[in-house]
Amino acid sequence: MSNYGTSIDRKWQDKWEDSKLYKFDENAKGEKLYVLEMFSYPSGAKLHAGHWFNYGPTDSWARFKRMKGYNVFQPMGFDAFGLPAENYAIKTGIHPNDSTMQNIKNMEEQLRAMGAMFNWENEVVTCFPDYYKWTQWLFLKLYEKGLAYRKKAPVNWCPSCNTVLANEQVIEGLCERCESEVQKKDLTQWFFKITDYADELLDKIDTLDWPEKTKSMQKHWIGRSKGAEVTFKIDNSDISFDVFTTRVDTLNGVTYVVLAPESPYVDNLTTNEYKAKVEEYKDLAAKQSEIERQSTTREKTGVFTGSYAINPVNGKKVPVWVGDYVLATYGTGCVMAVPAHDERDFQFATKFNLPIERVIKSKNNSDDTLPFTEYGVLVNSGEFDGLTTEDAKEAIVKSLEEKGLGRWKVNFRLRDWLVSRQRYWGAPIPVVYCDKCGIVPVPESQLPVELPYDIEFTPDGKSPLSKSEDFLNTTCPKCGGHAVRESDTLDTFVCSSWYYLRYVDNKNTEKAFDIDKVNSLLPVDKYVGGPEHACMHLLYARFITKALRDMGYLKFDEPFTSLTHQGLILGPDGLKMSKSKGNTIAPDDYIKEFGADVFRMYLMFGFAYTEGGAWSDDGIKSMARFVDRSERILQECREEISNKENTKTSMDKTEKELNYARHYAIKHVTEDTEKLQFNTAIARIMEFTNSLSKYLNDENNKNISFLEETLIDYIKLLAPFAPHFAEEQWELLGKNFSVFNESWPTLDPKALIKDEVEIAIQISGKIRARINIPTNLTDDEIKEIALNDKTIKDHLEGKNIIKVIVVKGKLVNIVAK
Ligand code: ANZ
Ligand code: ZN
Repeated sequence: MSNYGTSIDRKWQDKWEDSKLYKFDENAKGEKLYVLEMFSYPSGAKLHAGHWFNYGPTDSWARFKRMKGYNVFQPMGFDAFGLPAENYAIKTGIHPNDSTMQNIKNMEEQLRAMGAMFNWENEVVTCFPDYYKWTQWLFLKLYEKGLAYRKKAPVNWCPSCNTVLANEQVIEGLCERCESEVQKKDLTQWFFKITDYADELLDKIDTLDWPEKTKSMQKHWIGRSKGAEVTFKIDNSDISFDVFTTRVDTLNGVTYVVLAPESPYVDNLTTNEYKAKVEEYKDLAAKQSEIERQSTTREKTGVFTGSYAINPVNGKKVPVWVGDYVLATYGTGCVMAVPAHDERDFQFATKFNLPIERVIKSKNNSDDTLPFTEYGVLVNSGEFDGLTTEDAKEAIVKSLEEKGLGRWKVNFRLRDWLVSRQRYWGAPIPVVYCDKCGIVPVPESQLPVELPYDIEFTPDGKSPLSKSEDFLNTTCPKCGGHAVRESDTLDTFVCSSWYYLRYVDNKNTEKAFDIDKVNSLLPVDKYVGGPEHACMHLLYARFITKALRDMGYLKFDEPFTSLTHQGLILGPDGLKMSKSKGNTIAPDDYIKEFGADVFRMYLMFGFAYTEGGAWSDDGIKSMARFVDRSERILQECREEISNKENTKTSMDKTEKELNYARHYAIKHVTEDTEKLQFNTAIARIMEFTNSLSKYLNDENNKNISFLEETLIDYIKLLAPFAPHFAEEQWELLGKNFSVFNESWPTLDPKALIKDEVEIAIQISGKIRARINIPTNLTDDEIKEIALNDKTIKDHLEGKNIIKVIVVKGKLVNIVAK
């Protein structure tokens, strides 16, 4: 068995496995609860503290929910295709398949050592043919519905990974994986039409119980922008083009128009005189990243094309320029420039001495510096003068519509999802190209299109699969003639866009999943993982869910109802853990020394779950001391229970105190754990431990049946956080396997009502004593007790009592002279 952890850990892990304790039974009693942690990449690095922080506390939450009566489903698997595995393979020379299999084996063993109640029988591994067969099926379904298409487009190219990247994988112009500068390349690629769902992806986001920041990142990424399209005709030509603007009210202030260097209009509109300059400029622009091009501080560049366009509202002729601050991929790739009211247009116009014409005044006539970018009232706009920005937009669009030269238009920042990868380690795209029939999808009956093992996978910019004649050459499923297979593989985010569906029915050989099973177990009730996937995995999964819903497979709209991001565990130096800095924490070593429970409990107690923080060896040691102490106290409790001299059955002061501590813990551990506030939950258990110890050390006789009941609750409260330890203690107490079949302790609110309060006794406003009194006394009785207190009597000697004031539950003030 496992080499990890202590013998107690292994004893219970084996027992859980042998007894199939956590096996999910859809017919078991209790409301279903699908708890999901983001599955990991089986790359060379083993599970690190960050994985533990994702999986350990979430498992504690799942265990807590199980004890609360839920029928919990918590599967685990591996996101096994993709660049990390392939890059690791390239580095070590070991075949991606072999290294991935080995890594999965190691990581599975580590995950078992964690002692989480994963439903291993539902495991999915995305690089297994029985999984990617259905990833390919998903591609075919999308293709059937027109949601997968092929087109030539300028794409993000990482020169170091030698593959294209999705927009989401380009972070500030750099490759998300290797941080090389991303270039633009024109390639024919497969796309998924996520933009068809842009509106719904945006509108439904507010229905989700997700972190606000993640929701707003996704909203911004989708970037809905309401504006208008305006048609500009070219002077002395049949050519016309549209611009997209959010400020159609400024149309009279247009003094030039700008085309993106990549715009197809550039070549047609450039006159011979300007050809050379424009060509030179286009080459220059191709080398700039989008981030640079959009920067407001960078000096603007551009060239004139020699052509003029006609403003559709006032017939004025304005010059057509090319400028790289206009992006080909947004709107129409053409912009109407209003330098008086737009920052970038203002810089451009100033640099190239183009006219600046003000057409908006502030409502109170106060601000006269340009550019004036706010809303206001129109001036120098002919028939539209005096209208507010809001009204002018309406009026101008209406007038443009009448002329057929404009219309309302909603634009999105979101682009279609580019899914082709020129890499080996991914699911082959199930398509063939036939000379006669063109693009032919591989029929479902011929899936999977298997990824061949013997392939030269070192990247050189060509798809590795394109170098295998065996793989490439095939027959056309339609006409039986010769056909060539698509040699690109699917973005690994396609694999992870639907894995939460496959878990539910992972052994199905007929279908991707059984519709009824999926619809009864989904959506995922709690999803926990890192925030770095906000605009990738989390967006793609939402899209795929909606697409499958519209095909009739799913009856829900959103895959993940509730989402939590765990924080980041940093190195002891407070920096992000990295091998090069030598500040990584290897869980395995600690687990061998302290056991899985101490490791997990330290993570949960040492950090706010959504925040994380710097690792501390002292912290884990002090958690180890706590668990040792708890073990000693439990042992003493058991000895006390077997002590024949204990015959007490009453609930005296000491019992009441412990009972208070017990129910106080039940109340707060329950409330805090529910909210994934594990650190405070564990703090309450520690307080409970102190009270237990205090009770034990009390000289009084012990109430044994009460003590035993209290112990039962104590072990149950600890169980989600220290599962192995709790099972062991449960057994030692003589209870039946398993504590995880027990129900969560119930709160007795009466135990939290204190029947004594502490009050202060003052003499002429000065506190002289504090005493405990029963809560149910009358004012006169309280007065009596106060005046008879020994200290008070001493203070009052030789004085006359003038008045005694009782403030219920707080104090007695004696006025004396
Ligand atoms: C004229 C105008 C006047 C504009 C004004 C703004 C202020 P969002 O909100 O992001 O949708 N624009 C349009 N297409 C562009 C492209 N491909 N590359 C760069 N800029 C582009 O921004 C829409 C505004 O960004 C549009 O409205 C356009 O400039 C510019 F006082 O049109 B505006
Ligand atoms: Zn054919």
